Amino acid sequence: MTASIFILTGAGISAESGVETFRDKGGLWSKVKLEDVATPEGFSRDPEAVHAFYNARRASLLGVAPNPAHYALARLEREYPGDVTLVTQNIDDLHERAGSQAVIHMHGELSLSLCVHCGAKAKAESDLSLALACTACGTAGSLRPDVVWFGEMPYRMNEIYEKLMDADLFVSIGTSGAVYPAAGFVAEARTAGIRSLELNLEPSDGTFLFDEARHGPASKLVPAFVE
Ligand code: BJW
Repeated sequence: MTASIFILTGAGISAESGVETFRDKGGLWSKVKLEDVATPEGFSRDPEAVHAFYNARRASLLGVAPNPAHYALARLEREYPGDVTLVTQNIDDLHERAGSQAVIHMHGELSLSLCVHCGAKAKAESDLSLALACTACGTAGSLRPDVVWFGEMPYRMNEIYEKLMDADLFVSIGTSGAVYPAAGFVAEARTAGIRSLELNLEPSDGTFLFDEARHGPASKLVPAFVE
């Protein structure tokens, strides 16, 4: 029987495309306080500052492109005879631009807005701000980026755990293993007897829990894994 593969990606897979990571030297969390921009409390205190942070990141995506690691995972989804689940913590759309069809964005998507009044999600066509109104319910000043902040529940967790438990191989790519619940997947895989592989620039926080770890740039390691 063909093995089912569950893949988790993090900021490291997009690093070579020019998207900033969070916890690497010079990463986003060394420039801004995560409490200010990545918590519901930060958004309540200063929504325009949070909008500015995400508007700038959304704009910067226009100047980047997928790298060989994204393309390799899209090829895996297309050509592998067994099940492939791709879960990303990233809010960029580089997996989709590389051709992946069924990406689960557990921390949301920069390209979407979320209305805090009615819950409607919509394409974020322009910069978000308090001046905009929700196109679904008409409420003014109710839009936020559709991303998951600390203290909020990541998306599609039931489906994600089901897919993880059905897998024969768990592969973690480009993530520091610092943020739960994704950081806990390797321990859960281990308990369930699912084989695990880490592909990361350097050992992650949970590297000792993996059955195998390969360290280096994703643009080299991921295509080599997919071959
Ligand atoms: C390369 C590379 C190259 C570089 N090639 N590799 C204790 C236990 C359990 C939970 C908690 C706890 N204490 C607190 C919590 C809760 C909290 C949490 O985890 N806090 C920790 C700090 C401890 N978690 C939450 O609040 C989450 N919600 C939650 O837990 O709900 C309850 C729940 C319970 C049980 C089940 C389900 C739910 C929500 C977390 C939301 C995180 N949001 C962010 C922001 C999203 C929007 C945005 O992008 O702005 O998500 S934070 C940020 O971190 C972002 C990322 O997705 C996430 C992970 O970062 P990632 O991807 O790992 O990036 P880095 O920078 O950390 O690492 C990059 C890696 O790449 C490095 O290792 C490099 O070496 C490597 N690399 N170049 C290969 N070229």
